[in-house]
Amino acid sequence: MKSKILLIAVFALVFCFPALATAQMEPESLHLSIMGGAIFPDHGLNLENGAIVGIGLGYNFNKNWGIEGFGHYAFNIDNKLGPEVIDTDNDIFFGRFNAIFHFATDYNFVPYITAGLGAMKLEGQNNHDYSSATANVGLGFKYFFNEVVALRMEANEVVAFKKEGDKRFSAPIITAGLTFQFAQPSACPDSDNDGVCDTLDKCPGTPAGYRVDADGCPIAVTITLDIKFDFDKAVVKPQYRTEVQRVAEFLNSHPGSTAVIEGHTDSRGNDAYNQRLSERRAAAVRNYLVDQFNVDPSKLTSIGYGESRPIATNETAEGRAENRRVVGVFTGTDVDQ
Ligand SMILES: [Ca+2]
Ligand SMILES: [Ca+2]
Repeated sequence: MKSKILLIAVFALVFCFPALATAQMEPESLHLSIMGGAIFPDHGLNLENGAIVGIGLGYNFNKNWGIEGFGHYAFNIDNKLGPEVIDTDNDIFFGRFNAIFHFATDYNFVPYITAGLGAMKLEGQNNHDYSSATANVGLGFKYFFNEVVALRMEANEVVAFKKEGDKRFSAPIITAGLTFQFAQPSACPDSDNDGVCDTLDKCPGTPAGYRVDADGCPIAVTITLDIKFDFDKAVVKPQYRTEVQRVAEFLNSHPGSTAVIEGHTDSRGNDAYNQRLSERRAAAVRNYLVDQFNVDPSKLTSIGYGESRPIATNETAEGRAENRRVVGVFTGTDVDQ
């Protein structure tokens, strides 16, 4: 019981360490730990407290989750019945395989919890041998001095499955030591994490998620819109809904996207009337995007060119139908969807 109070006191203290955002857990990293401490067997097998050393090798899949194998050797443990020592210098070997979950992984001070299964073997000098499968749970912390070396402290409770008579082995273990973290070195510094080294990156500070070219600059993407209108009408016909929706989805999903929407007419009617008609057509498309698809209106400018910019002859019905149009070029930044 005394050892459990000690354990709680130690961890209450160390969990109050200040946390600094510098060295930290790395994903896809190996962790080699060398630990030493004490074992406090509960008196199921009449074992006294002793010293314990251990070495562990872990692999972190990401910043939080890892697995770890640990081997421990406890030694100089007396076996006592009352005041009488019936066996001195017992050794206990432990092997355990644990899952480990780290918290606050972007800071120096990284608390964790761990749990797993293993096996133990007690070797006494006078045939007080005992072996069993074990389970263990623990908590601890790593305090990183730099990217490689961390102070590590851990408290475990190990419980054996096998009973000897009506007794079974269990013990808190408290250890401290050093952990060495071996992370995959990044090929070069890349401050904005876009995959292009700082020395080659012509656009530093690229926001996360933007696709970039070989120079580390955001890739601009463009789509176009082309809608035809009936004579003297400024109404977007239902057949264009899918087309406008495609543009709206582009505008809503590409940061920094903008567009100028241009309205045009054929040559019938006078210039002033056609100017207003072209403006109404451009505004109709703009309003359709805003009202039907919640496009941010500040992204859209509409402008009318009247009959001044035909793309086909106004001498034929087909040519005039081509000229009664709204067109737009929509440009945005390519991002990971
Ligand atoms: Ca970069
Ligand atoms: Ca960049």
